[in-house]
Amino acid sequence: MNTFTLQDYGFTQQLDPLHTEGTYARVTAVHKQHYSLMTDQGECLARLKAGIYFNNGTEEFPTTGDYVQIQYNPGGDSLIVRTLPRRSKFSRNDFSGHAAGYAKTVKEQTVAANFDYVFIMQSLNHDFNPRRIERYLALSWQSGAIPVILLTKADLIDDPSEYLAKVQHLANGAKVHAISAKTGEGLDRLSTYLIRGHTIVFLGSSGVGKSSLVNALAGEDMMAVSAIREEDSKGKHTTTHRQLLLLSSGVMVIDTPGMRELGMWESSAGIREGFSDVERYLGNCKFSDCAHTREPGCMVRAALESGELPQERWDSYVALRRETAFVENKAAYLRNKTAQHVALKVGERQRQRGGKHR
Ligand SMILES: Nc1nc2c(ncn2[C@@H]2O[C@H](COP(=O)(O)OP(=O)(O)OP(=O)(O)O)[C@@H](O)[C@H]2O)c(=O)[nH]1
Ligand SMILES: [Mg+2]
Repeated sequence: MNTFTLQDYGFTQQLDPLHTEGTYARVTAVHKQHYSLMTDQGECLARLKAGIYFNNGTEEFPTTGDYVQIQYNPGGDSLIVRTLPRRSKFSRNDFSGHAAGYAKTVKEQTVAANFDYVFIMQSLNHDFNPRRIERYLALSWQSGAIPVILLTKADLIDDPSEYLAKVQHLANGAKVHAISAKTGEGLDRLSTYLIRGHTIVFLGSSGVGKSSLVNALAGEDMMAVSAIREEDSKGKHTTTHRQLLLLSSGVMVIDTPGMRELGMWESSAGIREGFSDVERYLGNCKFSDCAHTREPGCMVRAALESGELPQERWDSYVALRRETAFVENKAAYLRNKTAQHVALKVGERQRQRGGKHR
């Protein structure tokens, strides 16, 4: 018997700016055709109401963590009729047009919503990659939530302090902790983030120990875990879909599969925030259009030469900026192409109809 209420899942009436009457729910998982929801009536399965979501509707497709309004059906599938505004989200470019269901244009696809913290996880073995942490940080700042970096499997090395120092340099203010789900080392430091009613999303490559941390925090095996490959320490993609879980402490966790798929969808604000230590050198060069390559009076080059600005930090910044610009251009290019294609089809149909009437 389920004794949880939607309030336990973080719902308050303030989340609905329209203050409508109705039944609300939180999306705990997204399947091919169905959504798993938690409501005051307990868990239920739901589908999207077609007239609202598919016929040129403007309603955003729900994702894991979303609060939605539903038409509750105790005898079968409920219907989702509205997606409530999100306070934070992760998005990616949906170039395929399949992932969002039926949308055929390039659009933003939201993959997790309404979380307070992002645990960026990387293990202290061969997976350790500072560049990937910078990338996740930019995405996390962009999401609207607070990133926290966790270096996992601390039991595998004698002293994590060297890694902690390295990551603190690029964290630009985000907190960094070394933990072990196996021995429990460092888990007490996470209590600051484990607040009843709050939601935390776990990000990181397959095998870093996301589901193991869920289980360690839950004190029970809620998620399946499997060994990484011996040869290259890569994970086996054990978690296959994003899943929101309520722990007995009242904290919610969104466990995710290794999010290889997260692209740099519109992350300029996140890059600005994650790289404010780099961006403070911009705008002070002699020439306002300085490309920071060979121009005289370039403050960026001066900071690089004096060592004040680490070269790898600058390189990461430039690479991520370039990638964002590329992603945005690609989206614009595909949008444009789709628009041209649609215009052609419309023209074709009009010509065919015109032909028949003649
Ligand atoms: N030594 C050690 N091993 C750990 C720790 N945490 C997780 N592992 C192991 O790492 C492997 C992968 O752990 P998972 O929790 O399945 O990793 P995941 O990030 O959920 O992986 P995906 O679901 O594939 O994305 C398992 O063999 C775990 O036992 C840890 O703190 N120390
Ligand atoms: Mg997992």
